[in-house]
Amino acid sequence: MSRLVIISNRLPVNVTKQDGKFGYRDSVGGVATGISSLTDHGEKIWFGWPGIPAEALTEREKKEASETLSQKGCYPVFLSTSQIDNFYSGFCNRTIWPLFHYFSELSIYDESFWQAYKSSNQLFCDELIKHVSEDDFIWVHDYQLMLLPEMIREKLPEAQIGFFLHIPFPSFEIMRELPRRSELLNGILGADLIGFHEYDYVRHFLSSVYRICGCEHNLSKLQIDNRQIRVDAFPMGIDYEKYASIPAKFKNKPVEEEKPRIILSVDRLDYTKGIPNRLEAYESFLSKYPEYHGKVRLVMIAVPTRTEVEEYASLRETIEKDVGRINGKYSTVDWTPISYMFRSLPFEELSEFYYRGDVGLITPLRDGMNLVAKEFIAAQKNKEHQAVLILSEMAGAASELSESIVINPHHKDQIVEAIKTALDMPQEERAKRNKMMQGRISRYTVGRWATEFIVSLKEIKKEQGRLRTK
Ligand code: GDG
Repeated sequence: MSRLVIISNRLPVNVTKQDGKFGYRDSVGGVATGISSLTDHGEKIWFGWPGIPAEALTEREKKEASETLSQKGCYPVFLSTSQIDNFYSGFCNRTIWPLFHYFSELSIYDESFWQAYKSSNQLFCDELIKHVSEDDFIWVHDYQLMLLPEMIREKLPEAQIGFFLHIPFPSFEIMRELPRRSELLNGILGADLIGFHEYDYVRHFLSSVYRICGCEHNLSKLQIDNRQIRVDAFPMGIDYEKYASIPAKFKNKPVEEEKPRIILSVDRLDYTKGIPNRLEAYESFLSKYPEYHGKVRLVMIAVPTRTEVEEYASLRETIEKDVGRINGKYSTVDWTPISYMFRSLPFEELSEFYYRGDVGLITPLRDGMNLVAKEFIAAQKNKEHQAVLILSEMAGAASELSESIVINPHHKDQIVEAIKTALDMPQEERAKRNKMMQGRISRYTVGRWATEFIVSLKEIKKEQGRLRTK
């Protein structure tokens, strides 16, 4: 019986070691939730880095951790400190991440980063090959593992391989800047099914494949040697019920009317998320509309991420200076315009903010999808006071959330007016808009996303079988 094999940079279980004792912490993200809802696709196993440097464990301890993890269907790929620095913090987060989000001026190309990227992808491949067969369905995730499909194909030529990119795929004009562009494209082309969040990313990918590798396509199909490859959009959704059930939990905790209304912002502290632009627009709003002083509060949750990369540390400084300046300028004895949190909140606390928020302010400069936007809308389900979402057109989610107030994150005055419009919007209008968006995101959940990807992968296998027997 074929199995479903997931490979992502991180396992959904984190291994920690303290005073010689192991801890195993589940980190159930969107992908894990989607995968767990796939009930009729056979046994599922997962490969990834368990979050602890290889040097922190002896050979015996690695064996022990591997045995425990395998009981949860997880197979660890142990990365060394140097691989974490050069592969993950290096090529992944200092070369690919900025470039694919159109921050080409921040993208550094370093030969040692590239070598580490290749050897780390090879390590994932070697580990995988020990456990899988050509009957299994293999699903590779994201920009950390773009060489992996081709590496697996070399070892298992008949395997059914899918690849999904969670971040934007940039236009050819950006992609051509990357020194190892053709190696990366050929790596991805080892897959039979290649998925992106949005059709624009599909288009950019096909154009790069044509102009860099010379492969022509027919709509969403490519032919390489005798193998047919399908490239398509699979917009990722959320676990709708998990967020739509939030209001019921807080029913007995009514929002106090006289409190300032909350403008909510939630993201990892990343330069792609447009946090300084957001602060600048909020400051401008306070200056232009003083009648809102004391009546609104920006709650900014900035989750620590990639703190070892220099740009993230300097961005944090910029943000904290901006927050300090705005609070210093406008605070009064009983009002602080911004509540800033630099930490990750437990789900229950985040839920309360989704519930209490009056306006969701999400202004990324580029974002593959942005799940926070979908979660915020789901969390308005059956709520008495409906919130309004202000969303950047640069987020993949904007095409499914077109009833939000869609803004250009580079246009400060437009954001200022959007905040005013959102705060003044009649309740009936808010409810109408949210209902339409809820309809869409409740149908296209993360479970459906995973199912459609796997079903498409299986269809390709059948089709290829037919081609071979002709
Ligand atoms: C990448 C792409 C794409 C956030 N703060 C807290 C918290 N979160 C949770 C949210 C949401 C997730 O983290 C963030 O997902 P996003 O999609 O918004 O953004 P990225 O992390 O950049 O994700 C993105 C995604 O991959 C999926 O393909 O949409 O474009 O960049 O689920 O709820 N969770 C808790 N505390 C927090 O403080 N518990």
